[in-house]
Amino acid sequence: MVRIFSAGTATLISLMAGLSAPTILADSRAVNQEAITVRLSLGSDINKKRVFIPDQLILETGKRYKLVIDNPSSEVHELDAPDLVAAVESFHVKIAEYFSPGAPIIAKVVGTPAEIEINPGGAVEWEFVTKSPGIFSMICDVEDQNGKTHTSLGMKGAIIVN
Ligand SMILES: [Cu+2]
Repeated sequence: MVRIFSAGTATLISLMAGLSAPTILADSRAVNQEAITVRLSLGSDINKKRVFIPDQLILETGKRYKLVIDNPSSEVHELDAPDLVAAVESFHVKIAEYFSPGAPIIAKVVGTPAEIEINPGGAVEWEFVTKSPGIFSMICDVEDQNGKTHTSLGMKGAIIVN
């Protein structure tokens, strides 16, 4: 595992140390498409909810997406979706200084993220092409002060690729 820290947002991205499975190249037409922007928020400060907003994302196979992920809450959250990671071709993860259209990008990590952990106020953009349909779970395994994972407290959802 390679861990990369960025000074600005203290956003942390864990990367797989090289791809273990052979990469199936996505359709070159999809690779060259303009990315479709999709939003995902990790957590909410409304009642301190441990949730993904939305808790279901619906994508299509063979399209290029820019998944803009932010953390509007006051605690750390992560997007852990290993089956989705394995089922897409990832290009890069860009780390923004804060969540806002046009916010400065302070780092770009090329390749495949294993999980994406975002500190309060941080944001990232993850670009990938979907290669095959499926229903992929997303969870947050950050633990609360009692050692319970956010997943067990309800922070889970699905990314559906049709
Ligand atoms: Cu969480």
